[in-house]
Amino acid sequence: MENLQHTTLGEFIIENQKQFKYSSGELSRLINSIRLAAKIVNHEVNKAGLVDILGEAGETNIQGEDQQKLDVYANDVFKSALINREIVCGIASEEEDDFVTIEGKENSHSNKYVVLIDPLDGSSNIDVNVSVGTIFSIYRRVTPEGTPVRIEDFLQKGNEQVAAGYIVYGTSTMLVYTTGHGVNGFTLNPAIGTFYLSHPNMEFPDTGKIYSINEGNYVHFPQGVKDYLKYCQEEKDDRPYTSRYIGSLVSDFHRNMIKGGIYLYPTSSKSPQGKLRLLYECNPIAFLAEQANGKATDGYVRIMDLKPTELHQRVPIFCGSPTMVEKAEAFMAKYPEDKNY
Ligand code: P6P
Repeated sequence: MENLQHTTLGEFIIENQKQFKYSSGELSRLINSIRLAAKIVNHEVNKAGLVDILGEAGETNIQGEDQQKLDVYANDVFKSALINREIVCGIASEEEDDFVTIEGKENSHSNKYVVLIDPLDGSSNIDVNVSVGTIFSIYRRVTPEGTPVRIEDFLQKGNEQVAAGYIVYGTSTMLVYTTGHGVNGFTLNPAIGTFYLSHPNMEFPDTGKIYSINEGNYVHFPQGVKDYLKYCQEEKDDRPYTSRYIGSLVSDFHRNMIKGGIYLYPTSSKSPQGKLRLLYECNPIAFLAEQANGKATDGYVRIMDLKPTELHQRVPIFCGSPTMVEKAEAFMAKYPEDKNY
């Protein structure tokens, strides 16, 4: 018997589509195409553990089918779902060198939205059965409708996003998204393929005791980050904090949003621009963070104020509970010369 007490994702979209400042039906079709793709990818991710039966990527599986790398597979699934719903005029993806112009569908150049996606973030964790995620960012095109999409449609500041979210394929599969009116989380009941509103109005606690960073890079960090880490670790006031970092941005971000915490991927001598991608990782995460009482900066400047210059550009990111991000920024401010990425 389906749980009739809880709102489904489909019902939630209909109940809230008047908040979407553009055509109500368009948001529904966008989120519904992502919902469908999430279920398909979830099924494949969950059986990835059978890889020695199913065949490594690049080999053929027991059905004699070519086994795709899961991130390539996820990319294909999300692209197909978005293209088939005839709602986007272009797609950018971590798995695609350049943006994809939707051709072949009638009037695809008249579609109003572009989607930027990291189809399977943290995919190296699949082989060790650790959670992974999909991250998406949605904009209205800025070039004339009816013409082929252009790079300007993708290089928009994070402030211009109309929706953003992630799917976390964890102990349960959740879809978490915002259209600028708060953040809501939906948990998949895999038995019936329905997402239920399980986490309404998600918000970061103002502060927390969890910091998420790859401390193995300590010697390569800017001095401000080193000072902040020592602050987190000293015996004083509410510290030392707890270090929690699983190598999957979506999972670390999701846990910190629920419990309170900060995620940092700073610049380093090894990654002078940082590692995470502005357009399809940092901007959507920043939109979610700010909609959930949190903050997201590059250590100095708000992520969503950064003007993108390249499709796959990397930026540093400090995101999470607002007082924790502000404390980290205070340490960074002592070294303005480090803002040189
Ligand atoms: P490192 C995964 O590759 C990812 O993009 C994020 O999900 C994760 O937080 C980070 O990179 C891990 O990077 O350099 O610490 O292994």
